Amino acid sequence: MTYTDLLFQLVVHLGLLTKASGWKFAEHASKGGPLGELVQWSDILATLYILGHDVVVTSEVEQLASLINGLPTAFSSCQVRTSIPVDLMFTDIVGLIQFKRKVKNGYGKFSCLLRIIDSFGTEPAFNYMPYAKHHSKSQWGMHNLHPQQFFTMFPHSPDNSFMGFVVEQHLLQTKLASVQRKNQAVVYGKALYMWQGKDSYLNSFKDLLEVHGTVFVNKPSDNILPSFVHNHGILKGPELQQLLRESKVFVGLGFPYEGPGPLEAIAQGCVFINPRFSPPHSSQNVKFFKGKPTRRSLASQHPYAEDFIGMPHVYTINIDNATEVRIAVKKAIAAVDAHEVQPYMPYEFTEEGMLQRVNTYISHQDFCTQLKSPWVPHESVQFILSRAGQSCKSACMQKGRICEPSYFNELNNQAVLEKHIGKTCGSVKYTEDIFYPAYLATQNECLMQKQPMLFSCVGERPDVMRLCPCRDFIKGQMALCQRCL
Ligand code: U2F
Repeated sequence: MTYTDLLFQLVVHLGLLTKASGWKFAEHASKGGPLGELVQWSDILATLYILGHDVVVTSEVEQLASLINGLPTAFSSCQVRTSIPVDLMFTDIVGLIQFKRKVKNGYGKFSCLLRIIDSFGTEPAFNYMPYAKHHSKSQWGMHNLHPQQFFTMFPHSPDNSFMGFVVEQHLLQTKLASVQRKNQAVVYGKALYMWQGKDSYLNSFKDLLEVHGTVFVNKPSDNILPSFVHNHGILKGPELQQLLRESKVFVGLGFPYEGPGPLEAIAQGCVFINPRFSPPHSSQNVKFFKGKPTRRSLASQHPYAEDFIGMPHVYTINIDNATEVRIAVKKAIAAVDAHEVQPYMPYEFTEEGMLQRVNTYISHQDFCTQLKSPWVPHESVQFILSRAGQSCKSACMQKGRICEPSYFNELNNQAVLEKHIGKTCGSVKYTEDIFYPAYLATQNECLMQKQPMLFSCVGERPDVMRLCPCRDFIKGQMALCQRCL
């Protein structure tokens, strides 16, 4: 792999760790609180450092304010760092809000340098303020950044960039050979509330294997775990991986959504039992997603595991159907016993994959000057007309490609649209919404986009065929096109 010659001065502001956020991420880290975000931030920091950049980290608002505004510094050991020229700043949405409040002399001049770590993503409809105010208000949205300045935990919407994380493998290859698999399952859920109402599900397969958990229990009287569960409490990384390596099945309870856990288990050779959601979970029907700046809906606890990994590593099933559960668990045990399931890790979640992806982003993504000329090479991109009602995300996927929003500008052109519909537009309308450019066949009308901030891979309207920019990708590294390295 070749690294860039560009070495940058980077600021990383961890909004989630600030006292002002009130989130207490650090305090809850060993008590069953969310760890996914901390895993991702640790990997981002390590990646930026290994790539050779100069990284300054802030985890309190006052430190950030001193750094950016050149006030007397709050950094006891880094006095020289005040008023540094900043090439890029990585933060999260709470950090962005803090930054906007604290930065003097106008936030606008910094905005193109921001890279926002945003687990579940921010769709264009929620990002562009004038539109969001009327159609899609969200406490986390309306920041008016370029949608690709938001970096997600999994490759959710191609409107955003995929940051990801590294699936750790602490165990030494030499030690692995000696690890014996036992007839045991590990249940995915490190807080007690995740287990509530799941007794009959767990009961339905408890006779097939020993059931283990890694659950934080504050005091014995809080413990609601079924008596057959061997609870280890929250384990350290290497211990958890050892437990997974000795097990055959990793059992989803339906929450947490889209965490690193299932990828770690699959990387240790377990089969993941992935609860199917019918109807799918979204901001329309689940409190957790209410107010999140995305309309995405999840058809299972872990859509990435379902869609991008699948069988034999992942069984997506209805966990309320005891017969289906038993069949899946029996099949999973048999597949592991027959060595049909081997440890598996997608390249994009390896150390090398993360370094490659972040290095490419840092070298090429430029939201300050390059918005009109995309860095993704032309040869990697094809324009495709979707079916009526289809989003560009799904139209591209159907052709084995990925929606590439940086090319929307180029295809937002009457002549290009006419070439793809194979006729002359009866009428042409310029309009602002997330579905355009598109063709309304019933009226022979061409609908062009008036507001570039509303170009969207995920927008879909039942009656229009969208014109979509679709690019190729590197197998196992879907964030990057084949000529992007
Ligand atoms: C997700 O966050 P979580 O922290 O709930 O995700 P998990 O998959 O449970 O675990 C994150 C890490 O915790 C580690 C485990 C993972 O790397 O190895 N761990 C551990 O060290 N010891 C243990 O005993 C058990 C786990 C997601 F990532 C967030 O973006 C979401 O906000 C959240 C809610 O949906 O789910």
